[in-house]
Amino acid sequence: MGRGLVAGAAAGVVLVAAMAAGLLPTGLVLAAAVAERARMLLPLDVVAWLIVRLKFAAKPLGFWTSMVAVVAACGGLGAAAAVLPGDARAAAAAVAAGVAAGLAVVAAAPAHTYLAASLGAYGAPNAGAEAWARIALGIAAGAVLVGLVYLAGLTLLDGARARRTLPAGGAGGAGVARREFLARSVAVGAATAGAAGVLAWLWATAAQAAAAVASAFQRVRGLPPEVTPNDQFYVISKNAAGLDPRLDGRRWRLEIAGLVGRPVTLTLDDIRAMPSVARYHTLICISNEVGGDLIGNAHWKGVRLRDVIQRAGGVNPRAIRFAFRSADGYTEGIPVADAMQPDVMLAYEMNGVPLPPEHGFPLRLLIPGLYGMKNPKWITKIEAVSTHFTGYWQASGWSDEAVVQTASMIRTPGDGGTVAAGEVGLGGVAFAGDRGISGVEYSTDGGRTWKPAEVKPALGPYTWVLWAAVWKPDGPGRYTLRVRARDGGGVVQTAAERPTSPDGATGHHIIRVQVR
Ligand SMILES: Nc1nc2c(c(=O)[nH]1)N[C@H]1C(S)=C(S)[C@@H](COP(=O)(O)O)O[C@H]1N2
Ligand SMILES: [Mo]
Repeated sequence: MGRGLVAGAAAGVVLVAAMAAGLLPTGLVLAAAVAERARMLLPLDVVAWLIVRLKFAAKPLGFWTSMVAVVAACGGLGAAAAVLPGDARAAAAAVAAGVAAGLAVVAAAPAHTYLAASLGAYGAPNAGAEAWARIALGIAAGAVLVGLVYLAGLTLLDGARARRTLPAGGAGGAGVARREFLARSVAVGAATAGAAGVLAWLWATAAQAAAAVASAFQRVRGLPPEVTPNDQFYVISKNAAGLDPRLDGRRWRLEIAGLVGRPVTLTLDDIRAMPSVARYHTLICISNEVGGDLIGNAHWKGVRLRDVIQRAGGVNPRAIRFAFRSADGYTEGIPVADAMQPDVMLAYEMNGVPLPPEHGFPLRLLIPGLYGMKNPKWITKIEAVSTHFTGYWQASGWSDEAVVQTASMIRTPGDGGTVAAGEVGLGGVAFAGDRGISGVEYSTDGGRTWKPAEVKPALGPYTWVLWAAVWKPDGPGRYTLRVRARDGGGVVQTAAERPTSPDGATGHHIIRVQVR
């Protein structure tokens, strides 16, 4: 039993390594699916709490915890297989059970939502037959790999023991081990052939299904642009109308002060001369109501905040936060550990032009995963401090963490609209900050049943996604439509309705339509 545990765990380690290295056909999707299934065992409140506490660390931590669980499960399976009569039969049974369990996971995924969406990572949303084949092949290859490594491990351990117990006739023990290994390999081969048959059948069925559907994105009208033009991008500031700062880029200075190596003052030219970074990034205001439109996605260019801090000789270990000060008196406090993440950007361009005045010219912060208020505009000073410095909105009780809640919106049809019977195009956006979106579902019966929508692959790790679906109403009448998203970890958007204050609104976006 001990040797089974060791050999099984070793097989688990090899499996995880193969997935991480992308050697299995569906490596990462498979790993993500395992992580997601594991996370679903936790109550939603616990997950939400963890996400807020761990922030950047939540995703990798969740992922690797699941991978440790995979190793443990393989170890357990190995130990169990070793006590059954005949290691060979037991191992073959373990492999077959692994394949069956893998296929069961795929089949049990409600209408293949999350897997199809995860496959956006391969470029084609809802890739159909190819997607299913990749998943099934990945599962089978993983199971066979586990089985073979397990058997090899057992053989090695047995060979070592034989050499120890038979000091003179060690060769005989090794021969037995070799025959055993052969017998075991034949058993594994048989199990693999069986699995291959199931796969061929799956492939054929999936191919048929895929041929029947054309992408909803070609048919749904009225979706918002994936990249929001600057003049349509929402504008929020604490300042009364017309009182936003209008700064002169030549006279503007950025001061880096406080607990840094050597305080410096930089000009806009200094900053533009530094190595730049650029990416798509979505902003959402914490005051956005469920279904609201205080959300936009743009392409930004700027410099890494941490590079700018390096220009000031780095941060003193006594500092716990950066205090941001802006030309309008706005303030924000960001933990040093979060601020030093490589993807935290000081942006000076938005959609190819210098930051428009209302969006923070000449320099604003972009921090993944946090609500708009944590992204100060018109920055003039960044000070490293040893106190828990909080920002402007925290004084009135708004969240200091401000981690984006998973949100999804219906943009078409409009609430209260009338649509023609037949095929109705539905669509909108979904966003979960740095967690990403793995799937979107809609309901036309008050949330009793949900159908998967198509999801466009995100433009980047910190952007919203567009979703679309073609709905065939049963007949004329009044319908209530709702939408919900799953974040990148597979956590489903909560239906619990909470107001915007203090942590950002939650609940499903619900609209009513009349079908003629
Ligand atoms: N200096 C300054 N920065 C600010 C604010 C502000 O009032 N002053 N408002 C914040 C809020 S609440 C949001 S939602 C975002 C909005 O950014 P946008 O206007 O570019 O969409 O800016 C943030 N940065
Ligand atoms: Mo905001």
